[in-house]
Amino acid sequence: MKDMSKATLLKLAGAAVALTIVISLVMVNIDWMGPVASKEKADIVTMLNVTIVISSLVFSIVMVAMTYAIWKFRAKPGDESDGEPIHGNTRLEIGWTAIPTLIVLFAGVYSTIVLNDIEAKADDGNVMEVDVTAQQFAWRFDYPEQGVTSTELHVPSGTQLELHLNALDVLHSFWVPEWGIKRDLVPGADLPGGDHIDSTVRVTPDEEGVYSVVCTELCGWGHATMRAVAVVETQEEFDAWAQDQTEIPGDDVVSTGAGGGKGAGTLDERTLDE
Ligand SMILES: [Cu+2]
Repeated sequence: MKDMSKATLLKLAGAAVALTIVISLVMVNIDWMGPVASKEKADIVTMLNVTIVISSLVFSIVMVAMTYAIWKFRAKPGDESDGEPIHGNTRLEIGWTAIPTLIVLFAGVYSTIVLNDIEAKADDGNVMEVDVTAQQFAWRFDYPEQGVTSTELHVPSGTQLELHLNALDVLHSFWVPEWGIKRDLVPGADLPGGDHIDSTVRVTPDEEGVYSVVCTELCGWGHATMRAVAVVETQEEFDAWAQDQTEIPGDDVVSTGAGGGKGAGTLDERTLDE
């Protein structure tokens, strides 16, 4: 097998780049992630698009090289001889080890930067805490600053939420698709002996509207129905709403679910259809 000429190599590289551009244009223009309604989600969508372009490049190089090899080195009709015995190619092997390593390192560093950005506390200190409690198959939202509780998640637009997530029975997962973030709620997240599973997530909804909190961890028969309303509104609307809500009941009414186990604890005195 003769070495490939420079001109052929350039042509193949050109074909790979052209294919990358075509695939990227199609894939990036598909709205995979749906509407963007939080500060964090924009960064996540950008990262997805960068990943799509890198993946398209790798895919295109493999496809072009494979198509060329199949076409160029195919057996002529009637050729029953064995293929040429070839030994490794050190330069090629170093290349196909180093380049993927660089790509993976880049993706790792970039993801870390984005994750740190979206998990950072808001610079302006405009932060509101909400304690989110999940149980089969309902959500409860406590507002420690306002001292109220609700089965709907209301938040003022543009305020960073610091959601403290807790589950009373089994694993659940908090997701508002338009906000982009998703995090598990772990029963017994504050473990005896000081062990702690990170159960805080930050998100800054910045588009007013009505959304759904969706449980995305298969948590039992009622999993598919485990949704709550999320309302992003103006600060004034939020304040007025908070005034009308029930006070957070004392510890004697709400079980903390300590000890865990299926069915531990009750939500509170209200029924779910209220
Ligand atoms: Cu659930």
